[in-house]
Amino acid sequence: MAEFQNIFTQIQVRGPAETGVPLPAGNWSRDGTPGFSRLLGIFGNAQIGPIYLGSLGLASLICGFIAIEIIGLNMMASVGWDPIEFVRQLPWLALEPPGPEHGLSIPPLAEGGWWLMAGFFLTTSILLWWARMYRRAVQLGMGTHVAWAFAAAIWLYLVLGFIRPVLMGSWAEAVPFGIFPHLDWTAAFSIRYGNLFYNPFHMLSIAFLYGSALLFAMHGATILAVSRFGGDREIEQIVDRGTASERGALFWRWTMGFNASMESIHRWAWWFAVLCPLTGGIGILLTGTVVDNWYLWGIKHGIAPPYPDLMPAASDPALTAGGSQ
Ligand code: 07D
Ligand code: 07D
Repeated sequence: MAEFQNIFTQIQVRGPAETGVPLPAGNWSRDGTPGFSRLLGIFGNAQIGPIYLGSLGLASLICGFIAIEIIGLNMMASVGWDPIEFVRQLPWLALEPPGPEHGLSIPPLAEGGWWLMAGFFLTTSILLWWARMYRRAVQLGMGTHVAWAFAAAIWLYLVLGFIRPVLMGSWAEAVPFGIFPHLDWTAAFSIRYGNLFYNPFHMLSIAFLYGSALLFAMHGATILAVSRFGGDREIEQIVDRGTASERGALFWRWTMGFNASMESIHRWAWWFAVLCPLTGGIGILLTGTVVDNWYLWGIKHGIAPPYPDLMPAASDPALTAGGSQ
């Protein structure tokens, strides 16, 4: 008899290809004949495809392709169109936003215009992908939780590259495209605004980042630990009371004094993950607009110590007696 098996067994259950529930009128058809991969079956579901592309998916991919193309060709131009150098230097290459002299105007292509255009297409692509996720969920009769979680990440992305630069009146405030260049921007941003560690929303974002990792580890470990009792069939376990779910819950009540339920653990995970970029976006939005220096802000609010006065106060030599007046 076929019994449910987990990753620790050698058996892989494989049924006939699953095409999924029928979709309402007006939807595209699903593309591709489903195939199977034993290797993928070890990591997840062995079935590959069919894929639903749809008009939003197609439009998103086209915009994403244009954005990557603009970024890639600009990077290619920056190494004199040499493909070897392009590959060698890729992590260091950048497409930078316009300089501060351009404010929020549309600059010439070579002075940030390409950056603006790539940003426009990347943003359109991301927003279209969001709409696709929302629509696919609705068409499947699901909740829209995934789309709203993605929206939290898009919020941080929009704050970094659009909302805050607009409030600051300059595209130069935005993040460059590039692997290491965007890290340099991140470090420079922190220094320019007096050390982001003293930004309480950066603190919150970090707490939710670390919290997400911890919760994910606890949840993943608990489910694996009870998978020998069928605990990995989480959904059934939510509705049927059974030993796996109850053992997992008991374990945490015994070791921690409190336990989540099979349903609430996923709400914990959702909120922790969502609050990471949500609080982060608030922190970035406040930086330079409301607070100019987080270290001085920290001193003012008693969370950062002032540096000790090691040197006597300096006075302007031009104003001392004998100085040229
Ligand atoms: C694992 C899901 C898959 C996603 C992946 C990323 C691209 C970019 C572009 C070649 C967890 C795909 C990458 C599409 C290719 C070109 C031009 C998600 C998973 C595998 N960062 N960041 C990375 C982005 C910002 C920071 C890596 C994007 C902010 C630090 C990757 C954005 C700040 C470090 C990357 C973005 C910031 C990274 C791995 C957008 C503050 C690292 C990402 C659109 C939040 C790490 C070399 C990863 C690294 C890293 C992508 C924004 C800081 C290239 C797309 C401006 C400190 N970032 N990042 O696994 O190794 O994410 O950098 O907002 O140390 Mg970043
Ligand atoms: C970037 C959301 C946008 C991504 C989207 C996805 C594609 C397609 C393609 C899959 C990540 C786009 C998708 C393009 C993908 C394929 C094929 C989410 C993103 C829409 N920090 N810091 C954070 C820590 C310092 C700085 C957050 C730690 C220093 C700045 C996080 C430390 C300085 C910013 C965090 C530390 C500094 C941040 C990011 C330690 C640098 C931000 C949360 C231990 C010297 C960002 C409020 C997130 C933020 C941010 C962690 C140190 C600078 C919690 C652990 C002091 C400028 N930092 N940081 O979810 O929100 O990002 O700050 O030192 O902007 Mg920090």
